[in-house]
Parts: sequence; structure tokens; C-alpha cells
Amino acid sequence: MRIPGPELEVGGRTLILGVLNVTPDSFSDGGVFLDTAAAVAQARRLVAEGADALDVGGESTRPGSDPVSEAEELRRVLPVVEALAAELRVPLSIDTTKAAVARAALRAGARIVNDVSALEADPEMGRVAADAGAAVILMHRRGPSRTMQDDPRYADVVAEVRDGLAAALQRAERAGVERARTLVDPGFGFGKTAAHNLSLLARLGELAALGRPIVAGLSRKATIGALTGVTAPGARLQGSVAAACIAALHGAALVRVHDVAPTREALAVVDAVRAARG
Ligand code: HH2
Repeated sequence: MRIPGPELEVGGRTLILGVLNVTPDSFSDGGVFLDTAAAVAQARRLVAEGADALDVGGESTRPGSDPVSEAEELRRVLPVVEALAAELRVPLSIDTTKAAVARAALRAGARIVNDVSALEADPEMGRVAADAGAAVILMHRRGPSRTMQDDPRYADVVAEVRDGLAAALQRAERAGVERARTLVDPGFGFGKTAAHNLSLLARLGELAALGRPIVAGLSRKATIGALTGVTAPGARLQGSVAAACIAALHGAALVRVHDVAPTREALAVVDAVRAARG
């Protein structure tokens, strides 16, 4: 598939979606890029390090987090999207579940809607994305952030996530979003235990049955901390890079990461191995 605007070919080498959190409370970098100038500087850094696209978010989705108002979210992200769209040559993604935020960001130049609710939270979201011709990342989750980690259970997490994403693709199509503009994401850590996340990573290839590019976001997440014993989220670099590499090897077309340069370097090896498979 191709993402319009600054063109991005999805499906060749593994692409990197750099994370830009314009929030006071994101789990690994809350408050660091809340100021527009700091966010723009970080965006420049991520692109210089090799990010293929940037994901701008104004609301933390960490477990236990409370929602923010539409006005506050817009106040955080819109100046950043406006500044970056004018300056950068990579597509911008808006990480939001609110149609009004997506609409404003798309008007300001964003090209991708990253909706962690897969168009469920706001009934207008699909239409807004469709009208703008935006690409849409449909992510699987179980319930809102505040409660999603309260004892999540699955009989077969991979099958249930796959079925949930298949339903999300239908929802997108009903709203007018062309299938060719969709991407799917299993939503690591969103209503999943560490064991669920490991099953999803080990069996990520089964999501290829959905026929859409796969996005994977494991960067700095609690599962990486649990496996490596690194408690500070910002220090979970090696585990995060390993997870991105495994996801890419298992078919992820895009990895959503905070640490772009080391991930880019590691993915060069993974992509060479993928190419050698023929
Ligand atoms: N993870 C986070 C946020 N948005 N979007 C997609 N598509 N996939 C993900 O795995 C994903 C996501 C959580 O990470 P982060 O943005 O760093 O933290 P916070 O939600 O606390 O801002």
C-alpha cells in the first residue's frame, strides 16, 4: 500500500513510526515534549535518526489513565502537527480516538489516523478518515485504558485479536474507509497480560490472514520490563529493539518505537535476513 501526502511505500523494508507524545503523563516520556518547541525538536531528531513517519499523540493510553477533553487534546497536538506538516517530509499520524481531533489534524496536514479504539470510541471517526482519504491504523484493545488491565482473559488471544481486527476492518469499510487504506495492530499491552503479548508476538504471522499491513508497538512497554527486569520505561532500550526485530521478522510492516536510531540499525539486519529468505 501507499500512504499519500509525502509518499510512503508500505510492504518493502520495515518502516519505523516514531512516537511523539505531547502529553504530561505518557508512561515513558510524559511531560518531556509537552511544550510545542520541545515536541518539534524531538520530531526533527526522530526523522534525522530514520523515522519513516511520526505518530503524534495528545492523550496517554497507559493502563489506568483518565481521558482528556477534546479542547485540551487539540491544544496539545494541533500546533505540533501544523509546525511539522509545514516542515517535515515524512507522513504524520494522529494518535487519537476523537473524531474532532483527527479532523483538525488531517486538515493541518496529517495523513494517518491511529485510533487505538479501532473506530469504536467515536462514531464519527470512520467518516472523518474516509472523507480525508487518510490511512487508518485499526488497533485491537479490550476496554478503555482506565480498566483494560483488570484481569484480561482470552481462550485464544491470537484468534480473538484476529477476529476483533476483522470486525474492525468491516466497521471501517461500512464507514467508507477503503480497505486499501487500512493497517491492523494487535495492540500490545491493551487489555493483555505479558503472556498474551508474548503469544501475539510469537504468532504475529497469523494476522497476515487479514490481508493488511501489520503495525506493532512494543516499545518500552511493561512486558519488556517484566522480561528484562528493567523497571524504568525509558531504559528498556535493548528489550524494545529485540521486540521490534522479532515483530518485523514475523511480518510487521511498521514498528511504532520511541528509540529510532538503534531500532533502524537493528532492522537493517532483520530486513537483510528477510530478503535472503527470498
Ligand atoms: N501504544 C501506545 C499508544 N498508541 N498505537 C498503536 N497503533 N499501537 C500501539 O501499540 C500503541 C499506540 C502506548 O504507548 P505510548 O504512546 O508511548 O504511551 P502513552 O499511551 O502513555 O502515551
